[in-house]
Amino acid sequence: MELEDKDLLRKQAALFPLPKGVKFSYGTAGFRTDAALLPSTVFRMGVLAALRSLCTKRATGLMITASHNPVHENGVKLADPSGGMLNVAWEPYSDMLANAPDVENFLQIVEHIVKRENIQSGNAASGEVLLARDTRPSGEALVSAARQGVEAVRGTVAHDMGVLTTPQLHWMVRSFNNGVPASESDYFHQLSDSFRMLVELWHANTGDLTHSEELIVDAANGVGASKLTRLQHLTTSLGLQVRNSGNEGEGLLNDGVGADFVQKEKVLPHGFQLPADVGKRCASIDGDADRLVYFYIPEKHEDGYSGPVCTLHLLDGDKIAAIFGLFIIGQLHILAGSKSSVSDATTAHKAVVPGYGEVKVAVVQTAYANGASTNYIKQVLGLEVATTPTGVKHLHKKAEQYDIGIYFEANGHGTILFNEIFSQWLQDASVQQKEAEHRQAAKRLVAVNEMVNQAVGDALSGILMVEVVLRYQGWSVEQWDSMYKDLPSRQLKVKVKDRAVIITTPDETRVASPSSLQEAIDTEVGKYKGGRAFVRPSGTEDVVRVYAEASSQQSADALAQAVCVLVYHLAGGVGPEP
Ligand code: 16G
Ligand code: MG
Repeated sequence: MELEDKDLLRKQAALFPLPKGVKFSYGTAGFRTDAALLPSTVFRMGVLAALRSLCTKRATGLMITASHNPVHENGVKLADPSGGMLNVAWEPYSDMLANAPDVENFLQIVEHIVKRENIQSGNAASGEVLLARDTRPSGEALVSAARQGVEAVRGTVAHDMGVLTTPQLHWMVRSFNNGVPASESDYFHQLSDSFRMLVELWHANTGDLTHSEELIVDAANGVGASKLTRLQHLTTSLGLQVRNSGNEGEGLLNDGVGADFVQKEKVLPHGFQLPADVGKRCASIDGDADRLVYFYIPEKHEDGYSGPVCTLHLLDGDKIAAIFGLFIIGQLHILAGSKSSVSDATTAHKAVVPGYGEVKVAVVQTAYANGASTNYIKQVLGLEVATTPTGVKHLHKKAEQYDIGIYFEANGHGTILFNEIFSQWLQDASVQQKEAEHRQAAKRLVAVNEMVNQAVGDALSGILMVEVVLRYQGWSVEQWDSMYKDLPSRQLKVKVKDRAVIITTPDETRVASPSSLQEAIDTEVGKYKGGRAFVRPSGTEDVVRVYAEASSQQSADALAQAVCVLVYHLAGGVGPEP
């Protein structure tokens, strides 16, 4: 690095001293903590995003959000030039930079990165970083810190894209680098145009419009609310009512609302009531709109269990993956020349499409996927199921290995990826196929590819896709729910002194160390019919997560509780015994 470059960085970095006594960790998907502690980290991530842009000679992205965490927290995530998460090989740089104790140390790390990645900086260089934030009050000041970080690296500029959802920013980075229109209004038009196209093509397929009452969305009092409203204006046939918009009097961001709350607690979010909302099709998104789950309040509870559970029926990421899989395989079935239609697509097991060959399709899940979903996807849809560790970066990478990769975490992060060769083939097939029915199926898949965010899971495009498939199927939310019945499950968390003492196997289903903990979990699981349980250190919170499944809700609750006690005793629990 030239002297001038260093002087500029030194001067700017001095404005953002490291707070005392804090250790920052990039975690699964970026830094998250109390907003007041973050300016130095965000400045430094601005520097890193700029270096990554200079290194790849393409734009990168920096998002200020703490997703589903409380409003006083904030965070920063980086988007790679592909629009995906930051390349994992660069994650260690984030931790090193964020924790550099003083300016000189910080400069040394920057120099190390510049040298190791062979980065050309200075006047001749040109890097670009797109910045955005969610609705948190601390966001504006943090975007300013990020901008100063980006522009402290000579030769890079920051573009402030304003208040966006996380997936919108990822989409913009991807589009920008692909040289296609990349503004927010381009995003909305791309989504709404392809939604409209899919609705038109549905008429072409089946005739009658039998759908349907409106969808009610709990927007977590976050950024998704205004974005959904905008989408609604462009797609009038999408009947939508937004609740928990974050307006005056509507409550706090992520406080008793949103996808994380609904999925983990399985209770109604604020703003939804009995009996007014019984039977309605509802969805929850999270604070930065990259998670989506659906739910409804059933007329009555069939299982008679009166614990804190079952006040709602949850259709989580697994069930979203299942309905997406059903649609995709249905269209491929048509393309493969079978006479069957979408509704009996479940007989399709392998899609061999004339002119292309076998289309490789898979659903990618994590250990959190409900066992019933995995069985359904494999046995009824006949699709391959691949498994990865928790975290979008892992699922996304795996899904890219297929012609069509549908990936979802149970918590609602997910999307459908189309590989380039196959999407080009689909484009051609949508005009060149001889049979009108085949052209239409290809057109539908082209429209799905356009509509469903290819950069990262996106609650907005996810909603559009679910709504499309429900219309195609002519299904109510209950009918969708009845694709399969979830095995009862329970998720809990335990506080321990140091969660890093728990090391899991790569698939996260077993504890490699301390081995006594796994042995004790095995013994406990053995006591429950259909029991399954695993623990893993959270990548976003200072806790150990516990997951249990069993044949009844009481058993799942009891198993989860028993495993919590084991973690507490064998992995250094703190505070009162769970
Ligand atoms: C983050 C991840 C999500 C993962 C979750 C696990 C992204 C964009 N988000 O929210 O994929 O499921 O962390 O959290 O990668 P945990 O480690 O606290 O359970
Ligand atoms: Mg989120």
